[in-house]
Amino acid sequence: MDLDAVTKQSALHAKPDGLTLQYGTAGFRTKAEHLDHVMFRMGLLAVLRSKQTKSTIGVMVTASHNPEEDNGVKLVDPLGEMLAPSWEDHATCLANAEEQDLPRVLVDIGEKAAVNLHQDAFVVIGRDTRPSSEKLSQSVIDGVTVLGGQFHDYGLLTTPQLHYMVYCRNTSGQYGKATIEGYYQKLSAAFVELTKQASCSGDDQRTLKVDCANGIGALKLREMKHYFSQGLSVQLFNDGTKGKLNHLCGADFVKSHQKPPQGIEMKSHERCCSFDGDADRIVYYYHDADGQFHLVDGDKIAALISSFLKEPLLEIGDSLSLGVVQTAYANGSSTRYLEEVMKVPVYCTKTGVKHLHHKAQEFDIGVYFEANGHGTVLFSKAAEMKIKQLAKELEEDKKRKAAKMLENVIDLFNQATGDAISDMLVIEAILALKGLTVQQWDALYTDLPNRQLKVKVADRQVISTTDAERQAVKPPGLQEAINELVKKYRLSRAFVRPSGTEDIVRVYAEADSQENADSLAYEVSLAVFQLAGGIGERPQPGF
Ligand code: NG1
Ligand code: ZN
Repeated sequence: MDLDAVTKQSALHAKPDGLTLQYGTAGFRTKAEHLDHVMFRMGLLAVLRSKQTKSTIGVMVTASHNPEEDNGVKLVDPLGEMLAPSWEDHATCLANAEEQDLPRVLVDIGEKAAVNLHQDAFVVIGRDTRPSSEKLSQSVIDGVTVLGGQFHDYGLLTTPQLHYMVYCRNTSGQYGKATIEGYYQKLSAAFVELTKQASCSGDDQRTLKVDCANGIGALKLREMKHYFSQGLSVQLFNDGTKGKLNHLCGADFVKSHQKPPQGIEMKSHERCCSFDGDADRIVYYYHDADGQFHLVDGDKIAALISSFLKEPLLEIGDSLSLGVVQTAYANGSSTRYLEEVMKVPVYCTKTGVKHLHHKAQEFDIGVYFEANGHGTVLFSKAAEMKIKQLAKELEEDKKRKAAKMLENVIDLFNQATGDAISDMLVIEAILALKGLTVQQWDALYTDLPNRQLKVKVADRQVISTTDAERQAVKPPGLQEAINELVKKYRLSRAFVRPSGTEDIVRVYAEADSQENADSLAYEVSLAVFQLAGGIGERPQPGF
């Protein structure tokens, strides 16, 4: 390592004194103006990680659903996964080193992680449409270059597209071609093949309105829609030509406010969906005849997909294990439906897709979704091989068809990470094949009314949790207080946890009516405020 060169370059990306940040559930995230040094340093780190894994590493510049003024960065590991936990610690150390300590910390990481410095390094970079992203991704490139790493800058990409590129490059092209056309072609071909068997076509059932959160999803979907236009026509809204990124639109807005985004015209029973700012989340929704809004979230996506998969799996007669992975935010009704009606095993992990992804890998077929619409379906290599073999060999027509259908499903899901575009195509294919309307899908089960709130506290780390974040073990008395409040309502549940991406505590409550869910959430917020060092205005009732 040419440490003198690093020191010199780093001076051009100097760290503001005293600023400390943490590599959280989604990498580093904060106001864009505080991130230049972090970007440069993540370029350095990506080179070390690439040398250590002897693989291509990805760096994505985005702050997903957060406001336009924010930005963020995360590293993508060789198979498209989130960065390994020990390297998250290295990332935090490196980002927080004061200028003069940077060379030493860099050498330290190299030693601790046993990095062979003579190994070549290759890094791929992508960015979202934020005004700050271009310059920040240039800082990543500066970091990569000063350590002698090679790189390819993909420029504007959705987060899942960058994961896809990394995965393709590290599997010698077996998974797909590591180009944007490769991505479009792979997914579209699988979609068109899958929907060939659908009976209804050509009517308005095959039209979908998409709110793109004024983000990168709009650009990419606009390019891609020609590839699958024979199976689906998408109409784009909030495409970034006028509105502000994630402002009053996008999946996060729709899910948390439980109302439609601005900038989309909805007629009753029309199927609509929203992406978030980097297109890794998707939620669906519609208005009924009375003008009432209905949200079809990640839990219902998981329910639709798992019930769809069960049939062909049964048909091919091979006992491949199917499991669903959720977080504590999953609606209680969804868990009950999956376990009791669908009879599929359901597991709960901590928030953050890396936890869900990890658990899902334990099954032949692992369906994982966060309620906010981030998720995918993973097929183990063994399951994939088995299905591909059956698609070729099976004699009986019906069985072979089932295996072929599963083969297309495997190709259609982005196996590297949750992907709004890929999920959208899977959902659209399932609805078409099953002849289901969005209302019929929504009717699989009825969501329990719920409410999510945020509470500001001086130090959110005073709260620590256990049992996949469903129980607070600290501060003392908080869980007891929550238990007492929950007892007051029917079909109720509540939990609190410190956010991994914002400086707040999140409160979740569900109950038999919206009014009760709202007041339980309010009462729990108040308990957090009082027992966990709330700051600013006390939580108020009403929404
Ligand atoms: P935090 O801020 O830790 O709650 C949020 C989402 C996660 C995940 C990450 C990363 C909720 C309640 N939390 O995490 O599910 O998507 O952002 O983007 O939706
Ligand atoms: Zn996102």
